[in-house]
Amino acid sequence: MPDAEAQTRPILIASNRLPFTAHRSAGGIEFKPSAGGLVTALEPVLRKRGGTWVGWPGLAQKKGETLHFEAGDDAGYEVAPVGLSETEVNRYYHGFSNRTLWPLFHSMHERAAFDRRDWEAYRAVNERFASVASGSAGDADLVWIHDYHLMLAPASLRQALPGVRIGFFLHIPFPPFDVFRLLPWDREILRGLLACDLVGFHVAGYAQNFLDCVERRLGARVDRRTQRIEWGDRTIQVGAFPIGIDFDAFANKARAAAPSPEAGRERIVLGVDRLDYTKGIPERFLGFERLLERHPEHRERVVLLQLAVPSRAQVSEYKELKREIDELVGRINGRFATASWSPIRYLYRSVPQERLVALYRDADIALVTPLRDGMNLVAKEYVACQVDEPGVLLISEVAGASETMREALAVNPYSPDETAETLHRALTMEEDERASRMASLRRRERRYNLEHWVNGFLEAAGRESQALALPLEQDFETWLEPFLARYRVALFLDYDGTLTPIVDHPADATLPEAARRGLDACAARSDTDLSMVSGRGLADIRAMIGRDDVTYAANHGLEIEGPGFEPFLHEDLPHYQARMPELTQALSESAPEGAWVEEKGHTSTFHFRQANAEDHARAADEARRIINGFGFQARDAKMAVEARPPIGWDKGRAVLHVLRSRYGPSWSERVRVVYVGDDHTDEDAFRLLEGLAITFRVGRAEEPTAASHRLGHVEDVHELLDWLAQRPTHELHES
Ligand code: ADQ
Repeated sequence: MPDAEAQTRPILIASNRLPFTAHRSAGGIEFKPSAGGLVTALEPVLRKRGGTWVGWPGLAQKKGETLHFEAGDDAGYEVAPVGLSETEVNRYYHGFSNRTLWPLFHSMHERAAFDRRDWEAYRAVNERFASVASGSAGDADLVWIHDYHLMLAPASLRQALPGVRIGFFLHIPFPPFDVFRLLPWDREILRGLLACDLVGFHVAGYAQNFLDCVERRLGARVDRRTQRIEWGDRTIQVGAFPIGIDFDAFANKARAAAPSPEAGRERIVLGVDRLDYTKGIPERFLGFERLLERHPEHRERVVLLQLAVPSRAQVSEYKELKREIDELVGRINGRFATASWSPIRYLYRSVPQERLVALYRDADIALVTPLRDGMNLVAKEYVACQVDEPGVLLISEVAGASETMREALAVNPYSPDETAETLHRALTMEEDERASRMASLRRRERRYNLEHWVNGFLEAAGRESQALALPLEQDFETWLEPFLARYRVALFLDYDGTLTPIVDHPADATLPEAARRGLDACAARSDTDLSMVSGRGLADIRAMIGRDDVTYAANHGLEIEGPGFEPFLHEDLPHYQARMPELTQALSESAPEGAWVEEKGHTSTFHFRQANAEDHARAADEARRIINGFGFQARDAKMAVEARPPIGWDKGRAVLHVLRSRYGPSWSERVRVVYVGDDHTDEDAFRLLEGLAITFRVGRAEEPTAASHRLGHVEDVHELLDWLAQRPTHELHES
């Protein structure tokens, strides 16, 4: 779609909280608009384009209570509230979001709690968000999901609306691989995010961390240069979108605000935070104490004014933090205070914006020293409000903001010595230097403001991502070469959907030329053994491949033949084989027009791909009923239902049988196994080979897999075969 048209279509925004706060009244729950940076930025977009905001109203819903929302006449967009029970608020919000993800994503894993019940509530609530979103999406052009509370929602939404565009923005850091993997549900979270078309972070470092995790935990193929991920048959764009603030609004308010009562007497060092352990408030106080110790000339001349907004006050860790801060303030003030001066002024409350901007304007120094922070808006607000005498910004080097705010003085927030010395430097900095640093900071923040951020994200979300180029040789070299070097390779390949594209009729799925070339070249190597593992009958798959030096595990492995070992036929098979003709007959009789039955000797498959779409569900149900009635096992396949003898046997066991028969019980020391398949019948093999082989699942992104890697398309498999055929030869371990 052309960009201009896309920019006028409605969008849907989903975030944990609505831009409205709920209040209880006699008639149920009612809403009042609330303000805030994000709301101020996104509301105009929603007003202009129309759309819906989906979110939790911020109040636990009592049993039987209803949510009433009446948008004002001028709202211009809809609001869809997601109700949460008290238990859900505790488990999804206070629990998994704020006790698990918040500390872990800020690299404070020792504070993170891992509770399965919290996780289950998180999953359930995310599904509810997705279902409200899909019900409200209408003709929305884009669904934009915000933040760590909703990382699974994209997956459920993708299932409900496969064609919708989904963008996601994370407002907190994305941690490095070593930290992220501590989450017991890390893969589910990654899979949730990979249902998006665009995943955005504040800075490039977080995007890199995300790419690392996706590559190492899910085996997805990643193009680091263009920051794209191949996830089955989909492509996901990743990017850094550093958030900005409404610069002019802050600057104008600062110009208009009355002087702060604090201004004038001492020089002000200002701290402004939500009361949160990530913000480094105690560490900041210790740094300030060190300044007073080491540089006594600042005593009675400087005051640290710390504002802290109460936050998550019901969580015990936050109560403890408040106590710790109160004690520290008492101790430091007790140590240095004189009759007319206290070094720290600490206000535990939210202050009105007019007062906040005046303080930002009048403060000589802003001390922004979080122990970790996605971005940090306080640093930007301070800069915007510096409309008079230029002050100095100190910024933690582990806040996202430090990546772009280069003219600020960077500090390691964990080091009181460094904080003290940097503060001293700021307090003694010449005006020239202060002015030139502040002017650059202001120029950048004015340009990269909130509007720039919104537009940048929306524009990227509207752009269609190009699929990755076919895997390059070096992709396989990095994963495969070290694993395979000096070993014999046992290569197991599924046929339909892996070597050949899926077609309407199995007989038409002849081997493409590129696949034949690759197979021939692999078979020609003395260090490579080929096996086909297919749901097809033995004669059929043999005819399709047409080689005698290949092992065939046909009928999902119930029948195996190959060079170097006795043919295998499962001992229970003859019993079921006798019943097969009758079953086939019953299935054929049940088939609606277009559906048909493929008899494969020991198994048979009911295909309904070519029947009318509206008959599919009923035909499949009926086929399953008949198959079960005959004492066979029904397994779903691509637009088909397979009837298999109810024998505890599958592709995984078949692979194990081939490996043991060919290479002996200690096969894993002698050969390296590579398995490629596209279907859920291949999952049995992927699971069994976990940690023992390199396994590839081809195609469909929405299906979870136990495979260690994914490939997008059949053509990628052909590339893999070419690489395997041409890989370097080494002297083998076994000989
Ligand atoms: P927060 O963790 O909430 O945001 P931050 O970006 O600093 O952190 O925003 C805090 C906001 O609260 C600022 O707008 C500030 O003005 C306001 N505030 C703080 N103390 C106040 C007080 N005492 N009175 C009134 N207002 C006060 C999360 C991430 C950040 C990321 C933002 C936006 O943790 O890293 O920058 O989202 O993406």
